Amino acid sequence: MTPRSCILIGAPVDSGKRRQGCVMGPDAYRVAGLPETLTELGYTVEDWGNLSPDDVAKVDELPPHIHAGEETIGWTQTLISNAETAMDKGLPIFLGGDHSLSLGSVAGVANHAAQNGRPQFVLWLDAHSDFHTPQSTASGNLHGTPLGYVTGRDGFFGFPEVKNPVPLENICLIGLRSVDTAERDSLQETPMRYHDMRQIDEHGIARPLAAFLDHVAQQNGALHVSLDVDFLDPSFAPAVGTTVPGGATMREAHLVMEMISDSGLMTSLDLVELNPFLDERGKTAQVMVDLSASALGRRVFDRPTRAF
Ligand code: 5AB
Ligand code: MN
Ligand code: MN
Ligand code: MN
Repeated sequence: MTPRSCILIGAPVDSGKRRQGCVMGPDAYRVAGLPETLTELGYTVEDWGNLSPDDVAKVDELPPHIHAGEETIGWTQTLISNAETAMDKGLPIFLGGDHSLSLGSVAGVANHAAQNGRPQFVLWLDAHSDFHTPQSTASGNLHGTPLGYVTGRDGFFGFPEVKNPVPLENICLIGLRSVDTAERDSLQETPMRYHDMRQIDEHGIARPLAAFLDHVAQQNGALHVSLDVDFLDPSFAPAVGTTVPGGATMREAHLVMEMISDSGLMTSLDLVELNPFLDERGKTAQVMVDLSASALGRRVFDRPTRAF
């Protein structure tokens, strides 16, 4: 069951790639009214402010092209422990920050699920598959590696040990339209559920999502949702460094969130990759707040409207 209390955890992580600006993300969500929106929906809201990364000494084993590895290790450490603590108090919403914050958020919530004897599931809403390791990434940008880390892939030298790797079959990716060759080859060998935009164009977004949510419900799973701004089409969500045309429409994105809310399964949420420096009058921050509201129960009508 989705808890009735939300914990806002600011994670102004900007170390996962070279282009800066995600550091302003958590405050943009606050300015766009996320706390008030959740309160209006009937949640108790606690804001833990913005975290900072632990200090980490140089790690010589990481490949030299990795950008700001130690800083991301520091973030991963602090986020794992904050995620574990927050899960006891309600539904954590991780306000990013770039997607490297999910190395910590997902590893932390998975530890909590394991302590409670529940399987952890992850819904990854993203143009990219983020399944690299520090060795396979060509860019050296760790925001492309969180799914590699939390599933227990090798090569994350200096990072905390992943105590409870998320089983590959518990992960569903929706929105893919930019996948590197190395990632694609490893992805195709895994039992992960992945749905690219071509598939969504042909069959709609509801069907694969409904199948995944049913599966999570049957297993009494905890569900972490990771929403990357670039899941959305850049025409209405331009504030992201890695825009890829042909993303989810406004309505597809809201439908995903509404179905998540109906399922009552979501136990934690990441809002990542918002770069307010690239926004147009705050419209992307606002879209992300509205999508969060849909995921947490905002509706036009109480009951689904009847077909006519
Ligand atoms: B994001 C790319 N695959 O590894 C790489 O925005 C892009 O968190 C990663 O999904 C995009 O650098 C990471 C080319
Ligand atoms: Mn607990
Ligand atoms: Mn991503
Ligand atoms: Mn992405």
